[in-house]
Amino acid sequence: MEDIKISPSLICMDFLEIGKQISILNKLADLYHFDIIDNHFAPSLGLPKEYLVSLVKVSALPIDVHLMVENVEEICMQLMQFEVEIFTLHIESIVSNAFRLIGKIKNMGRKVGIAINPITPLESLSYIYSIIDKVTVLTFDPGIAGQKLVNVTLDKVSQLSKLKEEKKYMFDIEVDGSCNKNNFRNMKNAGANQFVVGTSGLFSLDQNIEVAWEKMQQYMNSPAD
Ligand code: S6P
Ligand code: MG
Repeated sequence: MEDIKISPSLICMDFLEIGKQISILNKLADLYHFDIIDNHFAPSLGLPKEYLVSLVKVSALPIDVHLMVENVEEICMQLMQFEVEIFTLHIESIVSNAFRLIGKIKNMGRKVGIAINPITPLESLSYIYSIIDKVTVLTFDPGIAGQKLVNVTLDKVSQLSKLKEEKKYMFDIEVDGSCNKNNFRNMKNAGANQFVVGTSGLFSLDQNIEVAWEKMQQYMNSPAD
């Protein structure tokens, strides 16, 4: 579909159907969204890093690891042994080492995305726009799937989109959280070009993931009301 990218959030998969779902999503998705959570930065535990080993054996899609952790640098370095294409770090957890860590990851040949919580102002990203590959706007507080969208986060997406155009920045604008039939159109109109689809936007639409994908495409392609 046009120039948008769809990134299924693997933590929302049906875990009894992982192999089957991955083999189908490999043909449909643009990349995979892989949540790692430490139960400190956000109140939950994410996917185990060992799962990355299994995933790369059966998929050639780029993997985007969304790190909702406090000790970001340490976890990133542990994950360098895996074929992670892009590390998405929270601005809230890298305030004391942002430039060092972004530089370090890039020097190791990986891309860097920066995620921002609903409460954090966009200004905190001002100095790094030119050196990052993606901004991920969290549309609700991180850690728990299936929450309600915080509306003001769409203003952030619009501001980012304007800024990107004005200054000719290269980063992708991603939305994570509640990307579904109710919110997709507004997210896209605000300027997002990459969509993390989880429980509400993909996996709960049908038990058969191929059918679920078709249903997702239908709401994504349906004209505005
Ligand atoms: C949230 C996490 C996300 C979710 C996904 C949930 O902490 O970063 O990646 O897994 O966005 O989607 P949904 O449809 O349940 O809101
Ligand atoms: Mg995520």
